[in-house]
Amino acid sequence: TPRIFSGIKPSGGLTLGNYLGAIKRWVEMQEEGTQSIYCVVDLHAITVWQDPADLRAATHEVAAGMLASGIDPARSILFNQSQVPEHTQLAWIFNCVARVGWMNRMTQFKEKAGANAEKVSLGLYAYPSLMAADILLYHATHVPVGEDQKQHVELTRDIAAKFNHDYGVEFFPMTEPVIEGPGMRVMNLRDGSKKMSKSGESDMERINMLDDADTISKKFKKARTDPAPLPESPEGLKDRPEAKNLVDIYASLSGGTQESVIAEYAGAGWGQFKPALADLAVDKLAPISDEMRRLMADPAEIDRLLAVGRDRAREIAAPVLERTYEIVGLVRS
Ligand code: AQP
Repeated sequence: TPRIFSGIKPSGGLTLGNYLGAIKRWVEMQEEGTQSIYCVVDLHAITVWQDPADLRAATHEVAAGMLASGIDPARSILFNQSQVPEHTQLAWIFNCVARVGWMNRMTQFKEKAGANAEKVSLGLYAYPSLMAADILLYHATHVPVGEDQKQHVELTRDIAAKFNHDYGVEFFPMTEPVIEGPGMRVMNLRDGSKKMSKSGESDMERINMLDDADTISKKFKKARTDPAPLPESPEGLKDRPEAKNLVDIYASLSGGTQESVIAEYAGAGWGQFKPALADLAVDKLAPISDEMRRLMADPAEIDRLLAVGRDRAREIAAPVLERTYEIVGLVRS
């Protein structure tokens, strides 16, 4: 049976990108009955500096966002990574399996480190090894990821294959990346060539799940666009990244397609489309953000739910780690 693992870094507040690109789809998969493990990957977040109070708050916010969107802690496993020590324990084994040359090829590291590769944390460099542990600890068969994470899932397969080969076992499965459709990538509102990010420098670039109605309207109103009106057909969105992004967001929020949005708004100006998009976004997000606020008012309740998830996660993870240690020859007494 397929088993899914996926995570979100609590490196800031949740964005519309996290919701449309990840959480919304996860809820659908849960409804389809897929066995799913969702993790607030706090140990990945600290690969770059996080203020401790902000990290704690973001962990609660991300968990609240998943719960408010419909992740059901009774059907899916929802927990934060640092509460299941097997993740870092398996990551160490994988640090000893993975090769330095493999890590050097990771484009996300190169992008994140930039010209500063000597100054970033060792954790940022080893990140894909921890990610492989996150996935393989549960023998996950499928990982829903954005295009940018595909290389890390391929590395996970390389680690699994090398481990199995070196120790002469068939223990870790070959995990398949499930790449989301193109409409699922939400772009930065001020620059359509960059993705919408939690940690982008300006708040105007993104819609936060906790933004109020006025803020959402203001951000869409100020969103960058070219001066031309909406095209008469989806082909007219080609080479218009900002226009395409707003149409895609509308389509995703309304459960429609580029075609259906264009059919309704062909030839409309931004003065007409942007307020309609803002209204739709407020309509769809308000119930989620209201529920997030309600949950976040009681962090002890979120912690209680995370503890339930932690215990269920460890039931799967502990025996897999134990077996791994045995295969490697680490003495257990
Ligand atoms: N803009 C986006 N469009 C579609 N999907 C997105 N995701 C993130 N941004 C977008 C998806 O959300 C899940 C969790 O991502 P993450 O928080 O673990 O890492 P990230 O992709 O690095 O997210 P951010 O917001 O850009 O964080 P920072 O700024 O800290 O690096 C993933 O499934 C991701 O694809």
